Amino acid sequence: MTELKGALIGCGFFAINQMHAWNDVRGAGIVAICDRDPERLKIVGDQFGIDRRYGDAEALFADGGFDFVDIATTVQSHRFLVEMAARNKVPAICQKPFAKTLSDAKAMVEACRNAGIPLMVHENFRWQTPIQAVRKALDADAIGTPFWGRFSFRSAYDVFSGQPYLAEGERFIIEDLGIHTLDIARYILGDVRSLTARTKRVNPRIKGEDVATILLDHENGATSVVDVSYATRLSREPFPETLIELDGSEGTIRLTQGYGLEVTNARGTTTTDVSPKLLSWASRPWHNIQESVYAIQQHWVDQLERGAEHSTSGADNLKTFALVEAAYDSAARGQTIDVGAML
Ligand code: NAD
Ligand code: 89Y
Repeated sequence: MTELKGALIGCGFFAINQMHAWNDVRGAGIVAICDRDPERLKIVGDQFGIDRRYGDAEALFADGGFDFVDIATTVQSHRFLVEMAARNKVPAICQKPFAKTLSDAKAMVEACRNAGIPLMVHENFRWQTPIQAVRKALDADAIGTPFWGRFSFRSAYDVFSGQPYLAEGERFIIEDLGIHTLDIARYILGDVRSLTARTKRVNPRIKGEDVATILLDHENGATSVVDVSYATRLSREPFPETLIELDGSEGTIRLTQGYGLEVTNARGTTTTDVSPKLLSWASRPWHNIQESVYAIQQHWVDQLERGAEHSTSGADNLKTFALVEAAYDSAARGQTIDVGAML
């Protein structure tokens, strides 16, 4: 099989995981990198032995010689860079949050559709081993039809030391982390009809909200709660685990802290360890996220080879992104938002 050649734009904090994962992915490798910060370009270029280095994305595309681009910058540049990829007809992966606004996100999907290029959002949390295990249990009909769910991420982990920009934005937890939790809720219980949200800022040293409670009405009639907090100090820090509770017509599923999967039905209760693998380059507690980075990047290559749509394609991600916008809107207005009308 010919190895696909990739170019990575944005050599910051999280790109290190993406570069490690590209080393492990079958069928692809990174041949060029780009960052407007020369120091980051040197650190990543030297660490991963990449000689083709660019300070400007236009120059990278002008030189070409790659089959896809992996955009790992923060959100401000996503629309600009995705549209540049579309103009150059280069398939693109874009980090979350996909865009600043839903209308930008729609324009980005449209640009790639018109250019005829695949576009995948790096929405990796649904690829975590424990989340996949919950999906498989549902697919195996372990609890019948789910009618209620809770998707919970509560932590006091210091995310600001690695990602200082998270303390500075008007928006924080829904746009940064809740976006993953909302995507998991969609992945497990299906698309959402309407949403009601409440937010709070507890930490006085940051600008945006660090607590959100969101009630979702799914199209299939199920109800779920997505609750996220970076202001919750617990005896055992769960970062970065998403805990799940699902009640179904024939039983229940509980994804518990420490990666336990408990399934209860008429046959009794089974408990399974669904811990993520600790990849050679990974470190605890991030290994859960790091393994999912590898999994989504392998999925990118596999689907390109098959010519099939990606699980978190740009079009799919519009439905997750709409939930983010709806949550902020609902919290600001104190009203329930019709999500279908936004799409
Ligand atoms: P960062 O600020 O550390 O790195 C971003 C890099 O992009 C910087 O080095 C910056 O110089 C560079 N850059 C920005 N605009 C550019 C442009 N136009 N051209 C070239 N280079 C440019 O940010 P980060 O913490 O690495 O986060 C990057 C993205 O990854 C964010 O959107 C964040 O939300 C996301 N992220 C995702 C996960 C996940 O699990 N999916 C986890 C953490 C962060
Ligand atoms: O940026 C966030 C993400 O996507 O996963 C965890 C994180 O790094 C901090 O909330």
